[in-house]
Amino acid sequence: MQPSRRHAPIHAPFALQYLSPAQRAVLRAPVLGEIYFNLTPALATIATAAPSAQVVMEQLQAEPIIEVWTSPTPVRYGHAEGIQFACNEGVLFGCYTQPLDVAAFEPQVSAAYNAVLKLQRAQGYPHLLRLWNYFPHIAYEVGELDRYKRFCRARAAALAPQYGQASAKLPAASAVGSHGGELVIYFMAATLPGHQRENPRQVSAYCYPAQYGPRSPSFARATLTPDAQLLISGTASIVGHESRHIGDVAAQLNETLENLRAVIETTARDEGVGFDGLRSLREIKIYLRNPADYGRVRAQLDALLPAHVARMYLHADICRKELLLEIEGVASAR
Ligand code: 3EB
Repeated sequence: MQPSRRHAPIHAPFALQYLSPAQRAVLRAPVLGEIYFNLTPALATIATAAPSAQVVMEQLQAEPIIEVWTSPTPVRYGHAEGIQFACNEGVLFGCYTQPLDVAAFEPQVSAAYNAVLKLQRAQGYPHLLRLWNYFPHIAYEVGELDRYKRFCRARAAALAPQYGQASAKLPAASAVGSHGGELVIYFMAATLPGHQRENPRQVSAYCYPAQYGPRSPSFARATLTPDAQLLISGTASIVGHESRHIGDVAAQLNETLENLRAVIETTARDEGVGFDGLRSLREIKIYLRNPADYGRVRAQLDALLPAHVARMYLHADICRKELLLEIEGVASAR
């Protein structure tokens, strides 16, 4: 791929905003999609055709916010393959939500991913940039395998025809346990390819050894979009492939921030983007296993991150039982 972004900045085809319900009500930009975490969409929002999803995850910060992906240009809305979608000249945003099929979870996940791939082909957005996956009881075990490992197996099987087994072309992703509700998968795909990024401190997730499940997780640590936004996957206290600092949330947070810093700084170095470490973060979601850790994690992050970094704290279930938190986000140069 050409490093053309060094010379010709491409206009951003999307922006992420964390909005209060009041701010959302007066938003004028076209909406690509919006995600409600334990919030009921206002009637005005439902009346639009924009893709949306509700995720059963409690927000822990004082003011609830809505995750809103906007477009600088008019969007076209549609519905196909069970996916609500919006697209502009650069990106396709889609939401797939369906009641969880507990008895046939893996076929359901495969069908969802096949639907995503089919929609991309039909609409002409061949490059997946970023995916989010939420479902309840992520740690629920049937036989040897918990629901997350089953999810990974089904996702890998569905993506294999397109991406192969352990592909450096896989998009960035998050897969996090909700506390009820539907299987929610939303994604952004683009007409132009992003650059997939890994973390030198971590084994690539798609190369994790078999102890973490029969099929490795199919995701990149981040995707650098053609307009130089860095879409960073869920990031946790993992070094190599092992969880670190069992039982110590403060140390897990520090390790997680080291991982985020490594992804941002190696991307800046290798891709020639003017990131400034953690100061380049714009919006982050902090998933906490234990809501009782909120005060301490917030205090630690407030001391480390500049005030301009927008934060959403969520009470979530994390895929490895020893992980107490996970952080995802978007970084960009000023
Ligand atoms: C990890 O690094 C933590 O399966 O899509 C983070 C981001 C995690 C995405 C996924 C899993 C996923 O392995 C867990």
